[in-house]
Amino acid sequence: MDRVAPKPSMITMKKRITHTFPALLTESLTPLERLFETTSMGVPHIDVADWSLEITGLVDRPTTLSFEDIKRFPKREIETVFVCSGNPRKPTVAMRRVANVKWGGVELAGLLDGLGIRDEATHLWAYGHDHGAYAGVELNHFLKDMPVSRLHEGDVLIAYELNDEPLTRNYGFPARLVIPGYYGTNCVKWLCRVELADKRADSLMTNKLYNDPDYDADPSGMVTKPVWAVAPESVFVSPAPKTKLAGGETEIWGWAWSNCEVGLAEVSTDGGQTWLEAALEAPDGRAWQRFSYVWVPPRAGSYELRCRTTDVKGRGQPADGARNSVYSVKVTVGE
Ligand SMILES: Nc1nc2c(c(=O)[nH]1)N[C@H]1C(S)=C(S)[C@@H](COP(=O)(O)O)O[C@H]1N2
Ligand SMILES: [Mo]
Repeated sequence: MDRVAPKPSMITMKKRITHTFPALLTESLTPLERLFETTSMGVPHIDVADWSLEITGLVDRPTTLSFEDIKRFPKREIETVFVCSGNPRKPTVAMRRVANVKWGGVELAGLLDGLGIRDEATHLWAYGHDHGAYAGVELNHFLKDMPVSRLHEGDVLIAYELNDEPLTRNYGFPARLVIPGYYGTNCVKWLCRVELADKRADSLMTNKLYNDPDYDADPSGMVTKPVWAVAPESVFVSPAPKTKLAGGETEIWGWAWSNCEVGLAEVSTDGGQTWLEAALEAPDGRAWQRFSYVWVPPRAGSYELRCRTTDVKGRGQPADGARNSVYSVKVTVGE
């Protein structure tokens, strides 16, 4: 893949992955100091005065927008769960890098309106300014793609704010793509170019890594599907792993989410043998939903607590072997 935008120097050429333990996700809106970061190749140096967003490919009127141009469009704010799909080379391992944040930016569909997207445009390619080596492969850009049809929901953003603050450097300054309900990896930071195309992008981050076997389409696992929409998942905030509970009544609670609303959250206090329906907060768009259960441990001893959710489309969580497999914590209850 060729370089398509002026090559910025890199502030760091280091991969940086930070993580917040679910037990620390006590607030409904995750404060930035508790937001995970996944930077695959390093952070590019960008001067906002020189920054621009190129819109090109299968459009009748390609254009280039400055940061000022982008800011002139109406600002849209969206609170949504934001979740990393995990290590792309270990797609069946659950990493629990998750947050719930508020993005501010402009609707991409609105920016594209009037540019004349051609009928044959099926995919939108999003290029980041960052470059470098990943998994031994030299990349000129971090590049992802998405179906053009996803734009019709009107909530795909070119975001320049995060939790009411301008995007900071590591989170994609000055602007990034945000696709609510898609895994974080698709939300390209340091965005420099959007390209309309009639096929998937050919790059390590699009059609090589980040593709799962699609067992529904083909039981042998030979057919794959891109890691786009978030799968149902839930975590406990409380109790934290290894907590020593005093006994008596205790509220066990956490967050549940999916690409759509979730309709059911359940907890198990016996390692998954029996399940109990938890109280579940009403949905609000794609924000995560709080679930809780008042537990009275029957006796002192060790317990394995598990939680699982089912979304309104009827999809649940696998017991193990998946990025969204059931979460569990071990606790002890005293006399
Ligand atoms: N340009 C660019 N965009 C990127 C990445 C990256 O390395 N470069 N990492 C992706 C991954 S894997 C995730 S999970 C999210 C993480 O966003 P955050 O670092 O703002 O939390 O950004 C995505 N967008
Ligand atoms: Mo990620």
